[in-house]
Amino acid sequence: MLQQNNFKEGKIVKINKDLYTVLSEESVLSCYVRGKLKNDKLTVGDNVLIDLNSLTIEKQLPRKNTLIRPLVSNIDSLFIVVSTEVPAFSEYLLDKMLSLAIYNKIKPIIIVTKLDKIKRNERNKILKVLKYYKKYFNVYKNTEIRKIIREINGKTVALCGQTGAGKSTLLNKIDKNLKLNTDEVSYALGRGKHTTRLVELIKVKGGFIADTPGFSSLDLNISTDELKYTFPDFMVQCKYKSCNHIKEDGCKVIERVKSNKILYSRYENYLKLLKETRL
Ligand SMILES: Nc1nc2c(ncn2[C@@H]2O[C@H](COP(=O)(O)OP(=O)(O)O)[C@@H](O)[C@H]2O)c(=O)[nH]1
Ligand SMILES: [Mg+2]
Ligand SMILES: [Zn+2]
Repeated sequence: MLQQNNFKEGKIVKINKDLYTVLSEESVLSCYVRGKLKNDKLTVGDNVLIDLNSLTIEKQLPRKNTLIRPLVSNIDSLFIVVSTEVPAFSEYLLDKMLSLAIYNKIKPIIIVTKLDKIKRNERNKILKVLKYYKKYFNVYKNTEIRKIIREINGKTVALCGQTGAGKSTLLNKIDKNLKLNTDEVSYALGRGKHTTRLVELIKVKGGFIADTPGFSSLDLNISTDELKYTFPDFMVQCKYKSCNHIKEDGCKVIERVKSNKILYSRYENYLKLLKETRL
């Protein structure tokens, strides 16, 4: 008997060996992969077509991006969790994560933690720096939970930030059912640097959140000539169109750094990151 195909779109939320957990509308399906697809690398976050009769994944839909360690695709937003004290505020890590997000077509969202733990003058200094970032990015304090929740709806979100920055604490505030352990040393560390740890997407507040301890760092796989495009505050026309803003002659970016229109640390970090790029 000829069987009618009954295809439906879904999202892979978990992979355990050969078994793929796919969320399609409100149903959770356990699927296997159609043989010929096996060689294609499916990851958590992939949108797929499933055959509801055989519960097999038939087709991988086009991807927007893929992050590695942990391996996850189609991330819309990256919550960059930055602590202001222990671990200390690091503009360098912040700028690096911002570049990586933008390069991978991910909307970066800066979330600042532990402002309650620092003295007033230190806090004012950091808030002044953040005011600059606010001109180009969405910036929230970790106490602004309702605004943060609004960023999750309809999106797939990953978190990054140093161990101890307050990622698990934040997730617990976003959804009280999560009950993640805080102060837990990221177990990705204990497993050695190159082991991929399993990642799962959890449905939270109308979106998906990658349940990882967080990307503590991501490889900077940006080419030297592309790095500048990941700095939205550097979008001014220099004398030479291809200017990488290293030499003075006619460089509008350097001009803006000198007149304090561009935050000096942003430019410094840009030069540092240039050294980490590939040619
Ligand atoms: N005072 C204060 N402590 C915080 C804040 N956010 C997190 N913490 C504490 O910082 C420690 C590390 O937080 P955790 O969420 O485990 O960090 P993670 O490693 O990024 O997941 C925990 O003891 C938290 O209670 C904050 O905004 N203020
Ligand atoms: Mg944690
Ligand atoms: Zn320039």
